[in-house]
Amino acid sequence: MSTVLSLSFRHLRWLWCVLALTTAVLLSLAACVGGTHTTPAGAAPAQTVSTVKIVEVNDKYMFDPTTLTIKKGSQVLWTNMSDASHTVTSNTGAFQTHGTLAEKQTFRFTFTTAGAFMYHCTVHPYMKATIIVTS
Ligand SMILES: [Cu+2]
Repeated sequence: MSTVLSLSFRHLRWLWCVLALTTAVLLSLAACVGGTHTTPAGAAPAQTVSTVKIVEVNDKYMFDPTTLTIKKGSQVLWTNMSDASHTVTSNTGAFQTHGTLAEKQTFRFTFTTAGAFMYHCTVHPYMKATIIVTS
């Protein structure tokens, strides 16, 4: 009788182990859906996101706003609202798009150090703008 009890107990422990492992694997898979790592809801404080639009004004393209001031730790989201392709390229190599942004495409970068970050578009070198990050 005791042998039967201890066997089923071991069986339950084994089953629990398998369930725990399966759950852990499923959770880590869920966190990486679409190839981007996301933080489970509620685990991290909400991040401030500021937007810069790439627009066309009088046949010229520009970053709007040209100068954006944000707090350290904030994210900037660039959206190409024009029908031409552009890049968002840091003058110092701090950040840059992978290739060009086509119409409606976006680029995000989180600024973790204070300072003035000048950037431009390599397709249209006259397109210049600055992100000012305050501590
Ligand atoms: Cu451009």
